Amino acid sequence: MTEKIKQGLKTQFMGKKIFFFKDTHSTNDIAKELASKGAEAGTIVISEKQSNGRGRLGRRWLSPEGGLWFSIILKPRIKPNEVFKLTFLTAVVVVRTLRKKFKLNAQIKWPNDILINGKKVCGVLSEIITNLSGRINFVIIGIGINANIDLNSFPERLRFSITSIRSELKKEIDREDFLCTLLIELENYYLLLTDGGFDLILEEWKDLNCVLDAYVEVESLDRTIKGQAVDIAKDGALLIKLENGSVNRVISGDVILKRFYKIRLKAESEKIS
Ligand code: BT5
Repeated sequence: MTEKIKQGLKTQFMGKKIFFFKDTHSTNDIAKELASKGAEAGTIVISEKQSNGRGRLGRRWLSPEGGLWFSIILKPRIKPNEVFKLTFLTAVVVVRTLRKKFKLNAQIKWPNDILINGKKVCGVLSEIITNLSGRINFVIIGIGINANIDLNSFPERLRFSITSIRSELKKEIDREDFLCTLLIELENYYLLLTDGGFDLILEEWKDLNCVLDAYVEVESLDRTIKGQAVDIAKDGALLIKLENGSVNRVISGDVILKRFYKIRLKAESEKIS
């Protein structure tokens, strides 16, 4: 796999070093270890399977054979509270690639999911390691894509809400070719970001997302709020306009898309106006 990817990669730094595993616990954890030992930016860790694939908040990410489970080491000059920009950038690139290569109806669901026809096909997990003065040493971008996966290999409780590229296309894809296209595009967008182009990326993110403008329900610990998702704040938070006209920020959470575009959010939220 590694050789085929390297042959197809025309990048400056992305994927110049690739570590491939047949089976590992989590590519994000391996990438963190490598980065702390000095691995260069652009280094990639891929595994055919993960025994302890991780989602956000300690959740499990199921990673059977046939998927694309990989992590990228980056060393951007950004502040810790700007890391959401890398998650947004990654989501844009995954959606663009799914649309361009396979004409799939892919969309971004705030904050870190990629859906095809409303079902989750990919999740992004961005993690940072900072030094004692709070500056970023490196960022690990973990990307999990259900590529050539038979949905029957997932537990029944998840089958109605997730999908795979194979299941959408009714055929297997060339994973190496897909990954090469994705990595080339990721490098281009990363260079755009480091060149001060986040506003352009955010515009594209807004075009490709399925949450903005929708009516949502936000469940926080002590209350539920209902309103319309109206915008993204400068720190990546989702802004919800309530019926009384006030606007609440949703800092982190899960957006559950409901039929008829009704959306439920489970999240931390706070009133801002
Ligand atoms: C995510 O978390 O969506 C981030 C997933 C990142 C996985 C990659 S794989 C490579 C790298 N190495 C790692 O260890 N992780 C990264 P979150 O938003 O918390 O979503 C987790 C939830 O998605 C779970 O609680 C399940 O409901 C669901 N889920 C689990 N496995 C899935 C899968 N393969 N496809 C779609 N949904 C899944």
